Amino acid sequence: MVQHWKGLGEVCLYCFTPGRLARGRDPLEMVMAQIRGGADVIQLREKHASKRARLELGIKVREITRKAGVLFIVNDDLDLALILDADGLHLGQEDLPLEYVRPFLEDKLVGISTHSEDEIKGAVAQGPDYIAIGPIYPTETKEDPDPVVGVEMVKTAQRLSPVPFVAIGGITEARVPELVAAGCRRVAIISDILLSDDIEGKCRRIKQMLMQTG
Ligand code: TZP
Ligand code: MG
Repeated sequence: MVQHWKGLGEVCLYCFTPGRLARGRDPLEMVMAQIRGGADVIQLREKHASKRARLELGIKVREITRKAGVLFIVNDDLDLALILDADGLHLGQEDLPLEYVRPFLEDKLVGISTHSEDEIKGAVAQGPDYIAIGPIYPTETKEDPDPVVGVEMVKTAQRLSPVPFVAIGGITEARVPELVAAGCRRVAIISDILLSDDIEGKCRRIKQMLMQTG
C-alpha cells in the first residue's frame, strides 16, 4: 500500500539508515526491520560514507520506502534528495539555509535541526515543514553534540513551533513514556534501535507507546 503524506503530522517514529552502527550487518535488512516495526520515516544519514556510497544505498532505500509507503528523507545533501526523488531533505544549522533550498523542493518536506529556543525561533521563521529538537538526552551518536536541552524543550517547541516537531538525542524505549507525558508525539531514534538485537520488536514497542498519544 502506498500512503500519500501531506506532511510530518502523521509521523510518530522517525528512523535512520545505520551508518557505522551496521557493524557488519546488512543496512537494507536493518531498514526493512525498522519498517516492519512501524517506522514512518527513514532518513538516509551516512556521515562517514562517500557520496557515491550514499547514492548507491539511497537508490535501494528509496525503492524499499516507496513500496512500503514510508517517507524517505535525505540528510544534508540537496543533490541526492533531488536525484533520489526523496520525499524531503533534513538540514542542520550549518547546512544550506532553507531559502536557497526551497525553490528546488517546493512540494517536498524540509526539516531543520534546532538545539535551543533561539534556534527554534530562527528555524520557524524560515518556514520549514518540520523541526527537530535536541539533543533531549546525552547522545554518543553525534560527534560533537550540542548541549543537552532536556525534556523541557518539548514544551518550548509546543509553544513556538507551528509545524510538527520531532524529539531527538539519546532517546531510548525506556525514555519514551517521559517524552509522551511531556506532550511529545514524534521521536527520532538512532542507537537504541539500530544497536538492538531485535530492531523490529523495539520499533513496534516504541511505536505503540507513541500511537497511544492520539
Ligand atoms: N541530532 C541531535 S542528537 C542526534 C542527532 C542526529 C543523534 C541521535 O542519535 P541517538 O543514538 O538516538 O542518540
Ligand atoms: Mg546536516
